Amino acid sequence: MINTKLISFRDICDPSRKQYFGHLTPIECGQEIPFEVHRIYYIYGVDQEARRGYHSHQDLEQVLICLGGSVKILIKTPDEEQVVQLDDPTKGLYIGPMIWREMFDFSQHATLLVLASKHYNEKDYIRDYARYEQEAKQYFQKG
Ligand code: T46
Repeated sequence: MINTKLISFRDICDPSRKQYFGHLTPIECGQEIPFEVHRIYYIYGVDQEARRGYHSHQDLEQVLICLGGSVKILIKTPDEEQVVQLDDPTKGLYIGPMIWREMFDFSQHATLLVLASKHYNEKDYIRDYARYEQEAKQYFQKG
């Protein structure tokens, strides 16, 4: 979908020792992450019935990684929508500007890590869907 993509990270593990040695996944800016990371946050302890998000960003780029458990992400523009299930710590969902997102169906103990291209700025959020639809139509027409 436009302004979004699934990114794969490396999974370093020694199959002969897998049972007790586990996995290591490195992530480097400029390699797997297509922007400089200026902020990191994580979301956890969410009830299964809860639904978060309901907004878009005007300028922010982010990569969402579910480190444990699973969560579904609805990504949406005025023209298309898709639900992506994140349940693998070697996969990240890149979400660029002007994509509406909602996070739902958090499993017990789900932990969603987010790498963001900018510091927190409430002015960058569009939390009203009618405003989002209007501005996104203009944004994607120009693009
Ligand atoms: C997004 C999705 C995936 C801060 O003070 N600093 C921060 O860095 C963030 C992210 C949030 N906050 C405050 C703002 C609100 O008072 O934390 C409160 C909860 O934020 P919000 O309702 O925006 O949370 P979500 O889960 O709906 O959305 C978050 C991010 O805000 C958003 O950028 O893309 O996760």
